[in-house]
Amino acid sequence: MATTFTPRVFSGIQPSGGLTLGNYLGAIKRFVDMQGAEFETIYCMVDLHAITVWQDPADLRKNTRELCAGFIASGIDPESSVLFNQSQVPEHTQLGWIFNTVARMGWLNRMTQFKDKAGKNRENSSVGLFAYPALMAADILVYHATHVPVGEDQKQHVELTRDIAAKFNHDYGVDFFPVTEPVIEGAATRVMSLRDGSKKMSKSDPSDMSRINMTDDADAIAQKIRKARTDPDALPSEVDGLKDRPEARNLVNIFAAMNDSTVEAVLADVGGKQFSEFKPLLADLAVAKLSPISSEMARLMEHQDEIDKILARGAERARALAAPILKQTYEIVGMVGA
Ligand code: AQP
Repeated sequence: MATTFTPRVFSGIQPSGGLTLGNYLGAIKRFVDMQGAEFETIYCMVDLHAITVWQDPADLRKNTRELCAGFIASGIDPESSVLFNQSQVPEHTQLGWIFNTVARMGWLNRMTQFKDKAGKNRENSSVGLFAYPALMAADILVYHATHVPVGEDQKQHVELTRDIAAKFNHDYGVDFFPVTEPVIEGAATRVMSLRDGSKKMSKSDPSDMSRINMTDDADAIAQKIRKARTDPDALPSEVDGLKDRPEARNLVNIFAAMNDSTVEAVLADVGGKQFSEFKPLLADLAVAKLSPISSEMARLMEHQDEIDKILARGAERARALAAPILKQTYEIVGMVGA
């Protein structure tokens, strides 16, 4: 009989810069929605992933604490969710090594994130950047997580996690790891750059004008939306009218996701308006939704010792879940003393 797994959500964000609106709408806001009765929820700052590309140590420390503040200010309750920093739970890297032996080179070679991030500099990229998806599989499976809310860009990595679980189960003749479901839902699973509708909004984009940072003040948010690239046409009233208009689609998606609405409903309201009318509405909405979060983040950042305590307590709770699963994995693999 197939094993039944506890419904458990895991997801993580890299402290590789300040949080963006993409991270908020594509990930954190949805993490908050999944918190509650149906699932146990486990959320992580994945600092070990962040260092697969160079991070200044002082920035990494600051960004990790700021990310923790961002989670809490957005509504993650560190009591009802397990909230922690990856490097404080060594079971992730221990299982990650086992998965390095399960994942195949050919699988990792197909990962588009590696191709994008390594670019032409493949020979000079870190081994960690290449092996990133095997560690991500360990992040998820060390908790036997059944569901992983992510943005569209992470879908391929979650599929690889499923392949690793299936191969491990098959090779060792067990039904030990669940085949995890990616949860990619809502209007903003891929928020695009404000400067280029074909590029994902990203923390590490060199242009600050390409993204809204969660720490931006009202003026900065309004200015970035005002200057966001658009086309000269008015907004359509139907979704079909957004075809081949990536910048228009992006701003409408952002509006819908921020307003907990749908693209259809937004277009029913704003169809026919010029961007000169729509952008101020979007800016007002963004400021209304993001300002309380950014001021709470700033307040929390004044109490870093509290943040560190929350992370230490979260790591303790995470280890209590992860350690028995790692021990059983070692037993299955044949490690003496497991
Ligand atoms: N633009 C986006 N739209 C929707 N979702 C997004 N996510 C990231 N950008 C967008 C989702 O946020 C979660 C955490 O992502 P991450 O920080 O681990 O890595 P990333 O996807 O590589 O994000 P960035 O901002 O682009 O970071 P850098 O610049 O360091 O590479 C994931 O669920 C992701 O899907």
